[in-house]
Amino acid sequence: MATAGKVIKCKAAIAWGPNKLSVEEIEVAPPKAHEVRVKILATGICRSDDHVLSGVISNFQFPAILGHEAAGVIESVGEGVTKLKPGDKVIPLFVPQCGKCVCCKNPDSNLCLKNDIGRYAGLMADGTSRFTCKGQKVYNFIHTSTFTEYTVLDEIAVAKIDDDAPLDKISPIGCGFSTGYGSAVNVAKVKPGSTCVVFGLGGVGLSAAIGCKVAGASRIIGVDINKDKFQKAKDIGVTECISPKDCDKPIQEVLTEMTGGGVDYSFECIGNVDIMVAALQCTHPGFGTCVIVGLAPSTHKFSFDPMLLLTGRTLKGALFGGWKSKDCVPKIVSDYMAKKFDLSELVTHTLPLDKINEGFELLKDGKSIRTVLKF
Ligand code: CND
Ligand code: ZN
Ligand code: ZN
Repeated sequence: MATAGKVIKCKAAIAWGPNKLSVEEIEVAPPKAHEVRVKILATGICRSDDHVLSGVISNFQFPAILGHEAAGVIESVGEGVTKLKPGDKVIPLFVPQCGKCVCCKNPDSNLCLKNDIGRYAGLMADGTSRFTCKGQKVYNFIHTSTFTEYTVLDEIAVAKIDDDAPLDKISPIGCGFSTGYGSAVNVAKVKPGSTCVVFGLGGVGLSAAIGCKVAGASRIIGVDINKDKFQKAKDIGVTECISPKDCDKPIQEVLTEMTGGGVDYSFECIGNVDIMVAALQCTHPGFGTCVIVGLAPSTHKFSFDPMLLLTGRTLKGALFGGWKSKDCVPKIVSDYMAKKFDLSELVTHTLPLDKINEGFELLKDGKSIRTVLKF
């Protein structure tokens, strides 16, 4: 392409610091060895972007380009890149897959040790950045940075997907969908006929419910304090919805009673440490499994009676639904194209990049599931 090897000037949303987000012109340097430059076509706003933007995640470097749920096309590739080429359709991977580390080699783990989650160094593998704005270095976000027309990605953080994939529709596979769905089918391994409860009916929680349904759960209970979320949840297969605000006793007690002793699987898709404990407490003794999916503010901790585990419950958690990202994302895209599940219910709003702040407001006001920014 005509732009290969050159600096590209384009628009991006820069997070200058907590709650300071503005659209600016930036410069995106060409990809170095084992990197690719990608033109982003669609990117969704996830609650994790908001956690970082609102400053509840500590040790984060600003200014930065957030965004981690997207789909795009490769514009150019750096030296040594052999399996990706300009024109390839791709999904950026916020949990990379280097294929070489001890976790990548372990068939039961997807936590590639090259991930930047929690550490937030915000730089490419060689320790430098490809973004500048107004002469200032701009950090990246967990190997992705998608709130920009162009981004540069390490080769280990890119999945090449089907040439026929509809890029405008599949951005939720980059985070929310795969995270929730995989939490049910990979992490919990929901069994047919089981009873599940999903706490938080946002993009991640609804996707966990889709996973429970695809796995054959017979009862899927949705819990949310925002009742506006209930209709859509029912449309995608949630069988009952409850708001803790309508209950005169703690939600874990209500759920234990409703299910005759506790649920088989619970999913915390909010990021609230009190709900995480409730999610563990409402699982059935002897065999119940609780999966933590939500990202809590850095300073929040939880504690619980260890007897909950001694009595045969399992507490688990995972990033990106436990999927080995580079291997599995192309398969998830193929499953979508084979109509194994639908993504359209997850995308409630579409906006141009210039209106990104409006997109964050819709999320904070509980009015959107996913707002997708289209370029
Ligand atoms: P979103 O904010 O859309 O959904 C959360 C839902 O929880 C909303 O519908 C709220 O109304 C509801 N809620 C809030 N507080 C309560 C409460 N006390 N009781 C009941 N319901 C409540 O968020 P999202 O779906 O985009 O993300 C959900 C979480 O998943 C969030 O913490 C995000 O940071 C995290 C996440 C994790 C991962 C991963 O890899 N594990 C990836 N992306 C996002
Ligand atoms: Zn690895
Ligand atoms: Zn996310």
